[in-house]
Amino acid sequence: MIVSRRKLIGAGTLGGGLLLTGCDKINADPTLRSMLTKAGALHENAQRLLVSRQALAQEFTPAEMSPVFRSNGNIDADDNDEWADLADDDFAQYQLKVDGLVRRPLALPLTALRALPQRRQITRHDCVEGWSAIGQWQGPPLAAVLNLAGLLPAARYIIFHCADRFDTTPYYESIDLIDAFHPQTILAHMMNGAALAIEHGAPLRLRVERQLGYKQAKYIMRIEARATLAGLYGGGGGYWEDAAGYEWYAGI
Ligand SMILES: Nc1nc2c(c(=O)[nH]1)N[C@H]1C(S)=C(S)[C@@H](COP(=O)(O)O)O[C@H]1N2
Ligand SMILES: [Mo]
Repeated sequence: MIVSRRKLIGAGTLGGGLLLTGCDKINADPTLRSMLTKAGALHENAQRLLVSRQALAQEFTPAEMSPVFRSNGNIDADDNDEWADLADDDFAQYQLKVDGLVRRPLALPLTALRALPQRRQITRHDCVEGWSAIGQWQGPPLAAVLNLAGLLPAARYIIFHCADRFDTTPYYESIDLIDAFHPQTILAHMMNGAALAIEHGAPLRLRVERQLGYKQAKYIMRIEARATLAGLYGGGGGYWEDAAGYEWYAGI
């Protein structure tokens, strides 16, 4: 018969349960063991969730780009006089406002956004309504803009205020800081090698590639850092979240 050294020490030399090692104590106590197993599983799941949130979305080759990329939702923001005036002048006077919980509120013209480091990516857009299209997007990482503004410690959400509305309700969207600092989260001013077209959200739209189409805010006028989504429109964190109960986290 094989007797382990540990058993010999525990049982043989001094005999008492008092001298069981830490591991033996855990093994001997079923409640403690099950608690630790559960804590371990919880930690593992949390870890897996985080790792998957940080994973990159698939990128495609130019040959895989969709010949037609349809537009959806609002296809202009003509109801908004400020946006309409800017559009008349090809957005030469446009300035992206960045404010809320930031150290340095900003007003960035397109020339400043173009002068930042750029990321270009060919990704697939998936709309909840059941269509997809592959397109190429270019713009500065949202992280670069947020770092220019300097988030204050209380900031937890980034809100995108859009120029367009449905009836009288403005379109808006929001993401958390995991998505905001994801390397593929960009403020696109170009699509398929040209300036972003009006129907796709000119002059600036969000690409947050791990989420569904309705999170890809078009016609962005202002970016706001907030501690909570409560008190903002319906509190759901986005136009469709408020209007139709769409999920706030629309992961794909
Ligand atoms: N400002 C604004 N952003 C928006 C929408 C909108 O109506 N207004 N529609 C959303 C939806 S449901 C989709 S599928 C995509 C469509 O983007 P596209 O028009 O470039 O295809 O934009 C999203 N972002
Ligand atoms: Mo959509």
